[in-house]
Amino acid sequence: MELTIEFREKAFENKPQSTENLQEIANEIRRDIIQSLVLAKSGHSGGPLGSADIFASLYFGGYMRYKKNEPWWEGRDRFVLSAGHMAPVLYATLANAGMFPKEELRTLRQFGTRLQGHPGRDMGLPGIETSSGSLGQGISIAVGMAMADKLLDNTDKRVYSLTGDGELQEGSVWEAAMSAYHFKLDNFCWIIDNNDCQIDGRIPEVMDVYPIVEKCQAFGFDTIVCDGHNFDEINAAFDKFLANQKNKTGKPTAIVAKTYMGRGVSFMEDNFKWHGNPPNVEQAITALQELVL
Ligand SMILES: Cc1ncc(C[n+]2csc(CCOP(=O)(O)OP(=O)(O)O)c2C)c(N)n1
Repeated sequence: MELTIEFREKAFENKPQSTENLQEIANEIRRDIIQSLVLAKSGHSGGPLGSADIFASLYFGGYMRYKKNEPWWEGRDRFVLSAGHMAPVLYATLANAGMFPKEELRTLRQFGTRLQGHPGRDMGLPGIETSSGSLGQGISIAVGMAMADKLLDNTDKRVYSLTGDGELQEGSVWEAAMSAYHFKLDNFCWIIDNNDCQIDGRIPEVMDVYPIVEKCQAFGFDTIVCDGHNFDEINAAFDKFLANQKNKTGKPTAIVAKTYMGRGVSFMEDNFKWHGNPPNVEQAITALQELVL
């Protein structure tokens, strides 16, 4: 059987929508992740696939405010992918949001393109607010953005940042968290992709960061646990963040999303060996067959 790559231009909207619609969007994001990775012949599969449902809800459920035809619109909310190695899911999401032509997903990790292995702000790709990939730094930058928006500019803009759970082993993550609480950043939402896997093992075996929920609470966050593959739960978590901001609680929000690495592709699911590998052609064919809705 031959591998057919097809980046399908879709017209997904960004508004509160049904679980079925979000599932379709997440499925499309997963297909695009697989397609871009098999072409790139390198890159990370596990984290991107595992977080696709969170991205579908965030960018297409009406939580991130952006304008696809005016990507640098002053009033936009911002998202910082602190776990920069998960770039394929961000690129696939932004392309499906209409920020750039989906065909550009073919250029993942090619020399000189805008879709480098980790997000690079200087590449000028719409939706990439900062460079990231050195774990622990993205969330610190995001907290700085939230401080500027709230304390200096007095806007209602929101800042979201996603870290991995292995990333929590970086001390600077907790300095950022401490600052978010100290500066009462209720416009800041920290999403933790809690797949219990990292580059070469399960989290407790490499460096135990649990209990994550209690740590976030202790750092002053309104902490919500959700099933990161259940749209009702993901949406409810984002709704709570929006309510916290609206009610001016003065507390940042943390969403601990329980996910499975490699979600949606049976032979990758919950297997840390897929942290940093792309599928080969045969594996991509199987994956794309599984991702037919
Ligand atoms: C400061 C720093 N140290 C090490 C790395 C190499 N590295 C990239 S991803 C990763 C594991 C991260 O685990 P996790 O946050 O759980 O992401 P997941 O495996 O779920 O994708 C490591 C150690 C890095 N990018 N930055």
